[in-house]
Amino acid sequence: MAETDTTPFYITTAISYPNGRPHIGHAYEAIAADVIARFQRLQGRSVRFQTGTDEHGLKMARKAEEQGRKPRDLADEMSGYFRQMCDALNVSYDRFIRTSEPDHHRASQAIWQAMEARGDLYLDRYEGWYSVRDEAYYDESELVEGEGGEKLSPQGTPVEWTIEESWFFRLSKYQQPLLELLKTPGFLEPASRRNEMIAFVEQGLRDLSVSRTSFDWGVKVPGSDGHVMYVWVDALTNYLTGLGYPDDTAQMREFWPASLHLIGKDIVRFHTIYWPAFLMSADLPLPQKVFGHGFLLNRGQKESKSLGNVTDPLELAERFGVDALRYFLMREVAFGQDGSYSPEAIVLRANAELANSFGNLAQRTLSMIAKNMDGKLEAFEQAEADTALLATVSLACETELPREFNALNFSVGIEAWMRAVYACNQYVDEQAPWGLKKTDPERMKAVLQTLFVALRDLAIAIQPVVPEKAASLLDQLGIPAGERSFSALDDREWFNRLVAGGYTVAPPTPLFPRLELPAEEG
Ligand code: ME8
Repeated sequence: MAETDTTPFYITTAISYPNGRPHIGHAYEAIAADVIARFQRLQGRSVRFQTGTDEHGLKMARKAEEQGRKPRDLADEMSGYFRQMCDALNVSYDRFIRTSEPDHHRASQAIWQAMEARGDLYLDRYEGWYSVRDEAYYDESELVEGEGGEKLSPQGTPVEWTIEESWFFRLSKYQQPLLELLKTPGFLEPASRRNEMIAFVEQGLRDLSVSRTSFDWGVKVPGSDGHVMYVWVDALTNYLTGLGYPDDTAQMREFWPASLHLIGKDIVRFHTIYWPAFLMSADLPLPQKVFGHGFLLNRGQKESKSLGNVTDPLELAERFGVDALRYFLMREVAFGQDGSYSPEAIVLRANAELANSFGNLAQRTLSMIAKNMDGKLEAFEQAEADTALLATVSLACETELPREFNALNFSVGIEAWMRAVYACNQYVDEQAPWGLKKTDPERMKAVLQTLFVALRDLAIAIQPVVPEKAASLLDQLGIPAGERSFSALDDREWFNRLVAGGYTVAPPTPLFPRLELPAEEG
């Protein structure tokens, strides 16, 4: 097993625009970040995990205006849905930040003042294109033509010509250090996103407009009446706010720089160019890694209100189960690439792997132990087939899954775990313990207990992905709460302790019900 890394781990998601309710992409990112946070905790690291909502800016102000309400009122309502979504999906955040909170205004003003003190801010006039949907400035050369000949951003969103007095940040000054940073192995992943960012920097960076005067829903620029910060300046600063910046807090010392900013591929520019430049200017250490995950598509299509295919992630969770949804998303999509989902695909995957393979294995094993052994465990001699099976399971749980999860290759890690589940099911079929009850009861006990041992390792390893179901199985196996980390996989005495303690296996409660599709969708 790899040496244990105990360095603190700070992971963040993007903070979402609460201009509407959360969609499946938001759920995907929150779940992926949660899997990473739980995995690192189980590896013994001190983890801090932050998510939240990005509440300022023109997009929020306009949406509120459309609805005839105050931006704060819209943010309060919608932010509540994002938090509810995280709670319902078992997302184990330490802080759910809202950028309208007072400590965030203070942190944003502090980083502003640090950039100003560095001589990196100056007042000028901005004239150029702005996309409210992306909250982004674009150069004329980046624009594309829409179907009706109108100008669109490279993301396909409308742009408007904007002229106003604005503070500028000397982004151009950071071109060289940014290029070096982008070329640093591991900083931006997947590596396929690197070239685009390098090309963007190499073509020359223009100074960035960082304040707005045409609306006031934002963080006030210190000492500059009428200016609010460009929403991305304050949004990115949320990662520092949550640790107590600008104060010299214990959390700042332990968790900054962030270990991983997990974001979607559409906002890589903000996180790997603007954000590091702000941090360099404020003389703060740079995040260790930015990972731009892919987009989740509904049957291959982008969800949109006009197509009427927007899915409420909580409905999916209610219908299929939180853990089945989590499992599907991490298993189905190669992390970093785009992926597609549909109710059928969720049902197929969950039934084949969770209900019929893993769940069924647990169900068969525990009910046979309860019935044929009165639930009593006892010391047993391993035959060759038992040792071989347990070696396969250990390899998957102790080595392969952790190696792949450390590299953020979730689907590959889960696949290795699933192979071990299949090996267990094959072993049950070959050993046919039900037939041994009369002919060789000792052998039956060894077989069932080998499976019991395998189940415990499998349950420990899959906890980050299906936390509730794995915990339920570990409870049924009698594994104490303090013995469920990856390092416990190394412990060869746990079974003897259970035997010595006289643990009795009760008839199991099913873990994963078989899912059914309503006829019209099947
Ligand atoms: O971009 N599939 O907020 P946001 C997967 N406030 N991920 C998706 C997705 C999809 N279909 N659609 C969006 C913002 N995302 C800013 C972030 S961070 C300082 C500020 C991802 O609500 C998207 O890539 O538009 C982003 O990482 C996150 O969801 C929030 O998107």
